[in-house]
Amino acid sequence: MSYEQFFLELERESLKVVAALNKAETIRFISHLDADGLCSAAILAKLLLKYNRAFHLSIVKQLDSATIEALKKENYNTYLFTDIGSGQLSAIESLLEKGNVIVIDHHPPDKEVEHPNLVHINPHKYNIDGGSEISASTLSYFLTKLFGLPNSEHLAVIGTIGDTQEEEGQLAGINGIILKEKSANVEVRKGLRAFGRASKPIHKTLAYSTEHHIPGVSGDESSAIQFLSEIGLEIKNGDKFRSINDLSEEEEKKLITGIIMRRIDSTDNPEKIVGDSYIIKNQDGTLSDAHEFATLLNSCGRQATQSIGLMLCLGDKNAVKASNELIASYRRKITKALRWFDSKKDDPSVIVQTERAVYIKGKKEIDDTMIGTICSIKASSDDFKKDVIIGFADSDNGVKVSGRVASDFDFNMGEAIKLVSGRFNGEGGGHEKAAGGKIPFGSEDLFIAEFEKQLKI
Ligand SMILES: [Mn+2]
Repeated sequence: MSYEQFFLELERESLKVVAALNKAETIRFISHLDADGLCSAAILAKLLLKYNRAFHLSIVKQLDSATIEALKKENYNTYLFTDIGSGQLSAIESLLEKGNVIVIDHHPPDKEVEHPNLVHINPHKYNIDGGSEISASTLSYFLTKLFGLPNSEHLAVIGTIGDTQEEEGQLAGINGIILKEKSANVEVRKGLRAFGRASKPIHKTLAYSTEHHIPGVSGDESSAIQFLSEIGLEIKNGDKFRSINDLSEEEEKKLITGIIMRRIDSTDNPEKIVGDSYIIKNQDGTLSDAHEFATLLNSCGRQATQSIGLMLCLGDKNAVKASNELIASYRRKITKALRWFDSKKDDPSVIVQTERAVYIKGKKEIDDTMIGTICSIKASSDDFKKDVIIGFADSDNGVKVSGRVASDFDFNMGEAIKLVSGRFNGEGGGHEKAAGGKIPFGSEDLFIAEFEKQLKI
């Protein structure tokens, strides 16, 4: 379906959303625990606040049958889900007897449900790929725009980036349309893709980059300083450390060339380190850079401080200080997890390597909220030249599974995890390139054996 037709469909669906919301007293609002979930929640919350509608918002890690059962016992007749719900329609169906359910999501639906009480807005229904063309935040943006809600473009961009929907370093599909909006409060700048470019000293940004591995620089601040002096870049301006955003265009080109030279043996496309940055207007530091903002939100989500993340999205200045401490502790957690990984790299009982895959058995040693991040980092590094990375970590009620496709390998991770975890009565699903699930304790090896069969098809 063309995007034009999709927007017409969205307009039609929006009328159903209004009809359902108008019948509600207090809206029970549930969103997903990550940057895209927080941004879509904030966009919809702005709409509800604008129209003075009462709502009760919860941010959830996943929507399993237990969560739905708990929601069902609450005393509400209208449920609103953002960035979650499409993959759990079979479970959500039971809520329909209580009243209206609105699902605004971009994950692949687990089944088709037609019900007068259900408003299900999802790009997959119109053959638009929710994994690359539109995030839940972008979807929420275009939906609320129909009601005249301004000033949310940055949230759509941040949510999209948080869901790693950039294609070759750019926003594509419907996500890209946001940047052309007349009202857009986001500016595009081409340059080195690196977390910290707006707020951190250059050497720290390079040493702790989770986006790209730079041989001889990654993980080591003093080597990073050495590298910068070799390529002739001043790291300080007076006694203040410079950030990448402080570099002139000429200097940034020098830096990019230097990094490409260091990565000459990498199988990655050298261009991968360059991409679009998004500068959010009228903001400073971390909050002025969409990539940094997205990382900050992902760290808020994962550290059970979602309310800070939500407040940041809603523009609450008081949340900024609290969030700085959060991001520092998030970085410490990542560093600790990566150190653990390095110490186990050669232990085949922990890191299992097969022809196409690497499996990381984190057990209790790696936080279940960190395993997905570690898989993403390893998928973009050169440590293993494999097609897929799978991580396991113990959580409260089973083993959390995270999977990433790390190459051009044509493989649907969401389908594979759903299928394989289903064999152990587990739950799972997600996007083509990134997905997750849950399996019973101790079933990692069985999962690996079954997953290997999927890789051979
Ligand atoms: Mn999402």
